[in-house]
Amino acid sequence: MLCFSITRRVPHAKVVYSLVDCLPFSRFSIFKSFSARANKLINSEDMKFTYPVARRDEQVIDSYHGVEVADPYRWMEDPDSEETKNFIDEQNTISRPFLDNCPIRSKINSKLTQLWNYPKYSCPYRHGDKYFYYMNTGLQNQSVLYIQDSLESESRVFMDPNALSSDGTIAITGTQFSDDEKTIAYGLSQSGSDWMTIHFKDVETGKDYPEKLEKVKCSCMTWTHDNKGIFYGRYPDQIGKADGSETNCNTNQKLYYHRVGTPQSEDVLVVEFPEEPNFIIGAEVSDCGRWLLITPKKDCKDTLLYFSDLHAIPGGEINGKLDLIQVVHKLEADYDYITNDGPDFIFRANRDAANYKLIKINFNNPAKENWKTVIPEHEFDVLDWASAVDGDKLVLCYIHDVKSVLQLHDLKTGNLLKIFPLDMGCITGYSGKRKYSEIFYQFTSFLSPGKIYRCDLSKPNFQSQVFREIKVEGFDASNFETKQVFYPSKDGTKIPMFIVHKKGLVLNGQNPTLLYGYGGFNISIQPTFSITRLVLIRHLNGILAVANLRGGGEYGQKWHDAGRLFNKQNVFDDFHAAAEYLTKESYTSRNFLAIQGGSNGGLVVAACINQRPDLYGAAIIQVGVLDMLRYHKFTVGSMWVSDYGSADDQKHFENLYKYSPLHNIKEPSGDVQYPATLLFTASHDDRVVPLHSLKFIATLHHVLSNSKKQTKPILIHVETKAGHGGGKPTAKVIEQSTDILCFLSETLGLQFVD
Ligand code: X99
Repeated sequence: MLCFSITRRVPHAKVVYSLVDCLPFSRFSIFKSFSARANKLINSEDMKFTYPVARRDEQVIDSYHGVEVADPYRWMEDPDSEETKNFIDEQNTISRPFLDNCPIRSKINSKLTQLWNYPKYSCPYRHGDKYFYYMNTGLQNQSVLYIQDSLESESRVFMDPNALSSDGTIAITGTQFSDDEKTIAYGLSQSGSDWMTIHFKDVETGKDYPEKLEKVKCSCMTWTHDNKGIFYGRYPDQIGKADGSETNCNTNQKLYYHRVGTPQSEDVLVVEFPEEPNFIIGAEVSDCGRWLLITPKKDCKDTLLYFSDLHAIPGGEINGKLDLIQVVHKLEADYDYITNDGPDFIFRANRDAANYKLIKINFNNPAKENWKTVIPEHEFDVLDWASAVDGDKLVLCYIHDVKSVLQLHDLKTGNLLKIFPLDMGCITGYSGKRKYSEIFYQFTSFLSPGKIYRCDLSKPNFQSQVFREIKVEGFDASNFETKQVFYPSKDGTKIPMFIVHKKGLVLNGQNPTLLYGYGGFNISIQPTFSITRLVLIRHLNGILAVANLRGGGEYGQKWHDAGRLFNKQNVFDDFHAAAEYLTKESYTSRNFLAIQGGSNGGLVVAACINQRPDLYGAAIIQVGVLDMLRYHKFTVGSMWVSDYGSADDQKHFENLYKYSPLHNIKEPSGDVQYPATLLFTASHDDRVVPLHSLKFIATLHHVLSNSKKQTKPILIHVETKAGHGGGKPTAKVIEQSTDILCFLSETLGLQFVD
């Protein structure tokens, strides 16, 4: 009989024991023997999975409102201890051979690499008399920023982040041109960390200014219209390192003003909220340059709103704290600045409008009673974003049943002028400014790698033309089909789900299926193109299912509310119901069904395998939030209290304790085992720190250590020089996609078809 065994690493002694056999091995011999047999382990009757055992410190017990909760792997919260590093090494030493020895790994990797190698473009952005756009020839680690004198003329490289590091781990994380378009402020991040440094470049000469701004995270970059400098958000010096591998809580962000060409030490503190250490201070200079809008928030939803009149600064020079006038006094809604005409400001807001509307606030008379509606809330569709263009027009992007709808409206009257025709998909890029009549927008879908359209709004009928079509060599969309279904969740709510597969698929209940979900933070998971998913569908005969779980933004604030705080269980129920639907409709069945999610979606997948291990054959958990009792204590975790609640509050503790993945692992009853599970985390993930994944896998291994029926692998890969995902070099993305598809192939039994 195959059994699952755990090896114990005795602290201070380089000896590893198997709990089952109680035989001491050298660590090397265990991993070596595992490595040699790794790809034969699944469903093999005479093989054993052996995992290193992590030390349990049974002394660590917290009391939450009178309830004692043990945290035996608290020591893993120190990323720098030798013990944590050893634990990570040991886990990688198990997962790597399993993934690397997949017999079709080289086929998967070659196909991914071959298909990935197509030119990718962003929309062009006009700045002054030049255009800028990002382009990636195909496999470049980072996209390159190009400059062009006109849309027809030749392009020159303006900024190539690939030249900044040999392994592509330095990424551009934001750019802002000065109002005269002569200087660009740009952010760089290393190894996937959220920390960035801000740099300045002269657009004409391409020369960098000497200074660099540090301690920057969750920051705006917004120029004063005298083109002298920017406002940005900066954190105080912290003890120890701040390279993204640390876990310290980020507090006391302050807004500074930096003058280009001067050292950061001379920057001026302009706004702070010392009584609110968790505030992130958003700021934006108005289109006219006169006002600074300040939007502090402490969560991932709801902002306050202040403004400051930059023209009223005595002497005209910013030399100290700004005078602020408060417009929004309560954290109860979101306000995005769109544009203004003098003191008449237009915001996209969800106050009394769960699907968002555009409102006008007059800053001479900013009391709520005087706010006007410019574009009323749509009954069904969500106003996703808005942008002023061509002097007196507005481009509005709605989400209608998860697909994008793009419209042109009159800025003054709000009247609809045009609906831009789109297929079933999503707008993933847009550029346009109030001072220009030209817009570009980029459309993608599961089966379209991207079409960039251009429209000159000064021309009659506002006809768009395809400016550039992105093509993947050898990919023919007509061989595939996408459909959208609406399945009932546990409480009867209809949940949308996209299903993508080859045309002519036979519904035999045994199709390998990858079900993806996110379900949180008002984020809408719309149809986009992915080579990894294409390889799954085309070369591994897979089906892709994307469920639009509650907690997302697909149907506005109500949808978000239905999946957050005390409603979080709805998100997991929606995912379980998706699995049941796919099974009932004969797409697949348990042994052929994998679920995947990252970040908040990692929490969803982990909670789901705890709650219903009988529904799922495999699970991919990427950079997940898994310790719901302590998540708010690390880096920017306190910002997620709006979705999760905090264990500091008794009612929320009770709710979190019921579903927290780390605290709800138990051996399944009957003959059910945990799905084959692969976790990912990364050394420089300072969004969701690695300790979540480390404590979770250690607990899984511990709880299942004596379970004879647990034959499916439970593995983690800890990446180095990588973070939460943003800015990841293409080489690392392809490597991770290869790992995911290899894991699915090994655990669901997929065959490669050429
Ligand atoms: C965040 O935590 C975003 C944090 N964040 C800001 C930034 O609030 O990175 C911000 C303001 C200005 C500039 C940069 C930033 N987010 C974004 C959540 C989900 C999100 C997140 O990453 F809302 F999309 N999570 C990780 C939530 C749980 C796991």
